[in-house]
Amino acid sequence: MDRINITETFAGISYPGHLHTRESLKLAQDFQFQDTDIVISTFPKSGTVWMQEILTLICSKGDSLVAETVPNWVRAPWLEHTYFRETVQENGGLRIITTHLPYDILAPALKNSKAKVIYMARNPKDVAVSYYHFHKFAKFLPEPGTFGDFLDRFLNGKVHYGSWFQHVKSWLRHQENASFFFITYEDMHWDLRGSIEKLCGFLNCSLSSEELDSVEQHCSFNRMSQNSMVNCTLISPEIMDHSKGKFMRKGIAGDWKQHFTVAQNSLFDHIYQEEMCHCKHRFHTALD
Ligand code: PPS
Repeated sequence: MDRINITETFAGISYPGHLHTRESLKLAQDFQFQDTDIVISTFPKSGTVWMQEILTLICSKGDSLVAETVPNWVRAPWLEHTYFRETVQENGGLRIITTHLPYDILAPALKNSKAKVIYMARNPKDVAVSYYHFHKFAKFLPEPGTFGDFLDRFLNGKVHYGSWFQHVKSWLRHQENASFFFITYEDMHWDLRGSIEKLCGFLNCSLSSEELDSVEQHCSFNRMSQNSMVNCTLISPEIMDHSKGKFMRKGIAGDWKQHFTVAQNSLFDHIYQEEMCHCKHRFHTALD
């Protein structure tokens, strides 16, 4: 398949060449956002597709037609992917745009716009576990090796999309900005309804209680696991080996406890403290 084994490096970070070229990354950096754009930013495996589904459903007031008939990468395309320019609407309507890029790459473009940014983060231990399993079946990512090997690379920022720590810190520095909304995977996991309501408030979308019920139902893990528009089953086996894993894998908080040894956990905590000690947001509850 196209560029399946290629790695693209941009601003010191590596990206899968199957989805990115130097040109697509440069175009992302220079993109002109519209003030009505909604931007989802995440480090991979932090609940990106879940947020795409929720925003799709909020924008349709709970009507599931779009969510069930249009693939997520069409209705909320990734800004830095090669297909972005041919997919994104240019007509000034409401757009949901997704990105895994760190803030610094997008800073000039975002500073000149009033686009609303939703930054979603997840407990990094669960991100590492989810990312490890994804590497086993996504053929555009390198072989992960053992979980221990992968975790070392994750902690050193040597995985595709770079360091989780730098990514989170780069975005959270702008948390006070009025057009910025920060939410975690765990917030959504523990209080989905409340999280949807907060998102509606941020987006100035008023939904009735029945409409909120519908959003909540359609973005549940079970429902999304059955929805081929989001569960990656439309992606060809040459790109994802579906016999080796599922995109909608477990959808829980705390799965890291089934994967980490005591030594891996204590090294992780040590590096976490060093990296995140000046960060305002504490992922404490998610880490214990
Ligand atoms: S990607 O490849 O970066 O776009 O992946 P991303 O969407 O960020 O993250 C995938 C993980 O999110 C889980 N997921 C959900 N969890 C709970 N509820 C819902 N509705 C939901 N939808 C997606 C998905 O299962 C992946 O996590 P793991 O831990 O691997 O199960």
